[in-house]
Amino acid sequence: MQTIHKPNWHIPENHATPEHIFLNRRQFLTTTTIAASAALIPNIAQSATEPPDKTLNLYPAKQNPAYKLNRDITPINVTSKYNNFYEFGSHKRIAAAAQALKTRPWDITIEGEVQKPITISIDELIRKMPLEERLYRHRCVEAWAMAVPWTGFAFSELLKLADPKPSAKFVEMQTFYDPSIAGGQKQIWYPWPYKEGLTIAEAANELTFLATGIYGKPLLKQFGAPLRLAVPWKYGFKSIKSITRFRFTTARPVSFWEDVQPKEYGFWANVNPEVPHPRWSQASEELIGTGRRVPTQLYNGYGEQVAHLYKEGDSLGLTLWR
Ligand SMILES: Nc1nc2c(c(=O)[nH]1)N[C@H]1C(S)=C(S)[C@@H](COP(=O)(O)O)O[C@H]1N2
Ligand SMILES: [Mo]
Repeated sequence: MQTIHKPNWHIPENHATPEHIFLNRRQFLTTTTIAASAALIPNIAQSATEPPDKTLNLYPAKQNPAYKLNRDITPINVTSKYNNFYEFGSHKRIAAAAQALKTRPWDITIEGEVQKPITISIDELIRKMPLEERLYRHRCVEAWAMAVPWTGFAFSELLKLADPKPSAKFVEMQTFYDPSIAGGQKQIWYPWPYKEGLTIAEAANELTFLATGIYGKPLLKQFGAPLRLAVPWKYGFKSIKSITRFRFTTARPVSFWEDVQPKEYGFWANVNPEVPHPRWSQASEELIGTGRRVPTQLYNGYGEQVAHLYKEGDSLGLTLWR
């Protein structure tokens, strides 16, 4: 392990376990424990104590035909029970615990190097935005993948609202912080709240998407309600969940996992089958729910849209740790 400044017992079991053992264990979990915990997941995203979601009538949104897939959509009964959301536990079965998250009221703050700093309620923000559905792949650095129909809006629409100054070079995003409902945030050796960052050019790319819904409905809490990023050419940890804050900066932000393990979780984190993670080959991936493995594609198959963002000599921007 590369951790120097943190005790190594904090490393989640799937990170500390050789991949084949981890995958076998996960197969066991998908067939048994997950079936048993399914009953705990409510059908509706909101608990009775929360104010109503004033965006419900916007779903389902029209599908954008430019973002289709040659891969089957992963069913909701698989994806909604197999999540990474460390705020609610360092394992995959966080769905029940995540229902404690209250997603209304919810404010979004846009600040830093912008012409128009603003704090806006999530309902107001979503109602301003042109919602659409897109089918995207998602590839976790743990070498599993899924394909899902997100509903949301292009990040470029948020850029229009924020109006970054020329001095803005990056955007840092931050998740909520409330250890009283998110037990994982009591693990003080992690640098909470979860943070991620993109360059402005990455944020402006047509693929960069802010998801408010999935499968034609508002996001379930385990998927990162009420607002999460989807950058499908990057490893999954870049796609930050339950965002509360966008801060435009001149300096490159240090993201959560980069802070924990800079040698393993770099800023760029573009999907590349040729560059192994120190503990996991990235050559192939398991399509969750199917038991099948398929070869991994450069930029997760999105090179046409994003390859121009990265230059040679910068290792094509592909290494995990640059
Ligand atoms: N706030 C927050 N965002 C997060 C994470 C997290 O632990 N906390 N995990 C990331 C990782 S590693 C992955 S693979 C995806 C998982 O998204 P899913 O559970 O919707 O499949 O969320 C990403 N966003
Ligand atoms: Mo991930």
